[in-house]
Amino acid sequence: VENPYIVVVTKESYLNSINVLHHIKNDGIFILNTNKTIDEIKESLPNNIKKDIVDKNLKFYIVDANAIALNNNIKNKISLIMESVIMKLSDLLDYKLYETKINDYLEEKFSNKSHSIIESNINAIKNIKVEEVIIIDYIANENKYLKTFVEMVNSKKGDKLKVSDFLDKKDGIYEAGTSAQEKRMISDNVPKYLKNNCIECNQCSFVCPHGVIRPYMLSEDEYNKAPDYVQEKCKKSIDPKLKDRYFTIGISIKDCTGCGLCVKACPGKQNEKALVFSSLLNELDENSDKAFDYLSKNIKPKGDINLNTIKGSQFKEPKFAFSGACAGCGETPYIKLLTQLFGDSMIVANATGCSSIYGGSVPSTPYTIPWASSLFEDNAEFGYGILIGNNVIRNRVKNIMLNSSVNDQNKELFDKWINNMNDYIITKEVYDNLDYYDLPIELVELKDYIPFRMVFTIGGDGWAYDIGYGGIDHVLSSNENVNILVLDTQVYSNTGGQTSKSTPLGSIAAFSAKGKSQNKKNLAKMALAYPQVYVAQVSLGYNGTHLIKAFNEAAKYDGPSIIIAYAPCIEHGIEGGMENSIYMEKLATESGFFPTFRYNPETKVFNLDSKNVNFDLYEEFLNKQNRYKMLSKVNKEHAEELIKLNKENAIATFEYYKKLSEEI
Ligand SMILES: Cc1ncc(C[n+]2csc(CCOP(=O)(O)OP(=O)(O)O)c2C)c(N)n1
Ligand code: SF4
Ligand code: SF4
Ligand code: SF4
Repeated sequence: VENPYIVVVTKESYLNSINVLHHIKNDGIFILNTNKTIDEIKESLPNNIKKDIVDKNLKFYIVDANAIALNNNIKNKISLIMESVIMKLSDLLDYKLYETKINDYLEEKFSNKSHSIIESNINAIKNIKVEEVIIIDYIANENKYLKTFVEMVNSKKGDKLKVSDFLDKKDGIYEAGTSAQEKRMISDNVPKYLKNNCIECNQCSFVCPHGVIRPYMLSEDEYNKAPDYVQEKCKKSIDPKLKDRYFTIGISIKDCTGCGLCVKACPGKQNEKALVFSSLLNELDENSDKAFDYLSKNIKPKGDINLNTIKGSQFKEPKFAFSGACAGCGETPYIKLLTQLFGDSMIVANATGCSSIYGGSVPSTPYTIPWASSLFEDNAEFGYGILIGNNVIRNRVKNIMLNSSVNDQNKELFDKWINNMNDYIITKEVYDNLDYYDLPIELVELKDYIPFRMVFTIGGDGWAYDIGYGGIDHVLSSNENVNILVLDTQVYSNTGGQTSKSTPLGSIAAFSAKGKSQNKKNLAKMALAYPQVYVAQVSLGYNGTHLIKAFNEAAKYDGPSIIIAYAPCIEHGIEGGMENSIYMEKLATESGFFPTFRYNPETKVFNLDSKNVNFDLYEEFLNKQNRYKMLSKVNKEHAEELIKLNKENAIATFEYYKKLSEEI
């Protein structure tokens, strides 16, 4: 559609970045979903939007679809409401006819769901209130230039970029960390920090999938130097060992997706939460960005805090933040934590899947460490290739060092490097202190390879269990130091939830509309068949400490490692939505659905981290997800049997791990 007659905008924040009315027809209709009043919208509407409304003689209407959805128990489900508004305001269809037809449509669409969902949707449509806004003027001659490549693409003006704008990108290398520039403001509700209720546990930051909420511990000096708008958010630390420190939580509210995980996880003090939801509009003020920016630029983690704990790890800056993953995504907290633990000492090779899409929606990149994506089917080989390439070049660096005559300072640093080639801290120190004027030119050209970097190969279960399994097997059979992280959503999430070999028996997924009829593949068991492979299964919401241990052990182990991480996804249809994703991780392991363990070939110890599982919770866990709940409706005949077999498989698998933990 090049010249639409109707433009519907479902998120007000789009108005600031996209010229939504640029191509609309004269006398057309513009519909905006907003919680603002007519007066407020007249005040806040960007000038270019006002100009188009006036110049093109548009009819402009507002509707608060989110409030209508909330009041009618279909929280955040606004598409049907917006479609109905279009029907109301256009002459596409007689509205009375539409109202009667929509009932039939809803009955059919939600035939698998409870009748209350149909009623809620019908009530929502009945309660639609649309208001017309009259805009009569705008500021003439206002000229706004978009400065950067990223701004141009994000504001849908990529077609205006010239070939010469791409010259520095011709090898596919893009600026890192650009998602931080987006400030998408996609959530109307964001967390507000109530410092007096805070017990400094850092759980909020640990669970945030988007790197939006972060803790900071300020020294007395840092506190004294901080501007008022930062100081007023700080409180004296309650940690008796850190009495001279000040603690605060920074929130980049414009990047918040409103997933609710932080608010849910916050224990607060005496049942009073330290995070509560507040409207974005209330929280936005001239200092809302400044405080977060100040804290992230100026306050660094302190050496006397153990950074390898849940609490300590959160003081480290994530090198993966503000991605475009779904609100509450179960995959991203794992990647975020990985980058907090290892930061600049890692390189990511990414399989195609959700993680490559939110990981590299060029020009939006959430990573600030080296990251590359090849294909769906070859990521293990891709990561392996990066490692082998790195090793070859680093051996060349070693040979140059061994055969060059340099000054005493460099000679000493060369010796240090040669003896500690695979230690990031020491090799980085060498990199920082070399006298580059004294080095042979071929070594200067290879200087990026002086710091040691480990390779993490990341992807989903579709990649690891199915399409890329041959490569995974090949890499695991080697003795090379490749680390594999499988984000196990148990379906092909990115393409709409298709069945993978990780999908459990009885689970509903695309291509398994009546519940999967085959057993789930046990990838961990297959990896355990190789004696030299580090293997772990982890679940962030069950036990973050075990997860940190697994990441550290895999990174330290000088051989192949594979970590399979349970990751809830929107495709699971979790009761209450993705704000329960962390809770579902906990229940998955507690109920025996997803046992967690770590096997380390160095010690030959198999640690069954989830020792005391309670299979009585199994049905409760399954029934909190539509992928199982719907089975009795779509496959009445076999539902009971499938669920029974599913549980029997889980019990047998757990018994197998239990035996291993007793034997090895
Ligand atoms: C060879 C090939 N087949 C199919 C696709 C399409 N495709 C892209 S992502 C994806 C699913 C990825 O699923 P998974 O590996 O489980 O990752 P998730 O999206 O769940 O994170 C598919 C089928 C592709 N890119 N390449
Ligand atoms: S609501 Fe979600 S995205 Fe926003 S800060 Fe909390 S956890 Fe992060
Ligand atoms: S989860 Fe709550 S109590 Fe814990 S650090 Fe965050 S705000 Fe404070
Ligand atoms: S589809 Fe699932 S895995 Fe993909 S971003 Fe959304 S929640 Fe995450």
